[in-house]
Amino acid sequence: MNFPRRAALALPLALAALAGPVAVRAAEPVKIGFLVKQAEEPWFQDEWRFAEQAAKDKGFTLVKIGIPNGEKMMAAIDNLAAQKAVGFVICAPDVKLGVAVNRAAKRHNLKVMSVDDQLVDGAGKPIADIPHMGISGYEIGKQVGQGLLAEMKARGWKPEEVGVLRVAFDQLPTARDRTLGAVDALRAGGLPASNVVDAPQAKTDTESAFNAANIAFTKNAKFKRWVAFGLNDEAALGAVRAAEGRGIKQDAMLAIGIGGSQTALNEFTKPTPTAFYGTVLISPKRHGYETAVAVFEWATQGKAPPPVTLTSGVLMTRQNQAEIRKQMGL
Ligand code: FCA
Repeated sequence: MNFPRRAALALPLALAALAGPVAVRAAEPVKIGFLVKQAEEPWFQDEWRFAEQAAKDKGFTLVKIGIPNGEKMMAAIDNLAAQKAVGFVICAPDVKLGVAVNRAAKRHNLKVMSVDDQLVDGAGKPIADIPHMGISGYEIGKQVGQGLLAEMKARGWKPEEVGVLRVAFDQLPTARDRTLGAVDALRAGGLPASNVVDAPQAKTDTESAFNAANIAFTKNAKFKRWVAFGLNDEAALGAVRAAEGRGIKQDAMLAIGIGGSQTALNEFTKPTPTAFYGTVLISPKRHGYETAVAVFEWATQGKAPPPVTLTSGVLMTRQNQAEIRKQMGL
């Protein structure tokens, strides 16, 4: 009499125990991390915004973490694993951390894809099994140089009289590609190689570019007119602010950035034009949305992203900004 009663109680309990974890698992949304090196930079905020859009559209949860250094980066990856995330997109604070990222991802069984800055191994070679989406750095740099040339010509500036300020961050391959593309385009347009002045910045923000440009201007006072560029809008803007501080204004200076996020838009909406002439607008929408979806589909459907995807850009100035942003779906 006792036995069947106990069994009758035990059976539903056993079933519940079996069903429990499954039911819980089904209700928990899939988590994807999105780790960026400079969370305060408008470009990365835009990327996050579009990744959030992807999460909403596809029904996963996005975990956004700023990773300003290697230590925070490693902690963030461990944290994602502890939260049972299935993968992450990353723009690392230093591309040489590639091997560490790959190892941590494998250890935790997380899918990983890089965005913007391609991760490299100890020898500086891109890590082949981490899919990447970035910009076509050299081509976009050439667009910067060509944009500067066109406006120089429109103003009747003589190439030999113009200083070329390259705000440089050569330890980052995409930064080097971008700025060398600009230099090559300017040289092809007749600017002497000896007019190129390198201004190495310590970090990729406006303040570091400002400091680097200041030193370069001091050392090269012989130039009365300048064109300037760097890896992003912040670099170009730092050069513009440093020039202003020395009385080199919009009529004697031209800078073109890369990005097209709020940093550039703020300049364009100022009542008086500054020397920040334009920017090559790139796509935070593609970089944020598509990478997040790619990692989601890779982790949940086994569909691996293409090894490398490079996106293009378009020159945007104060004049055509509204139209161009609309065309790019921003
Ligand atoms: C790099 C730069 C960012 C942005 C991005 C596309 O990560 O540091 O400013 O230009 O590439």
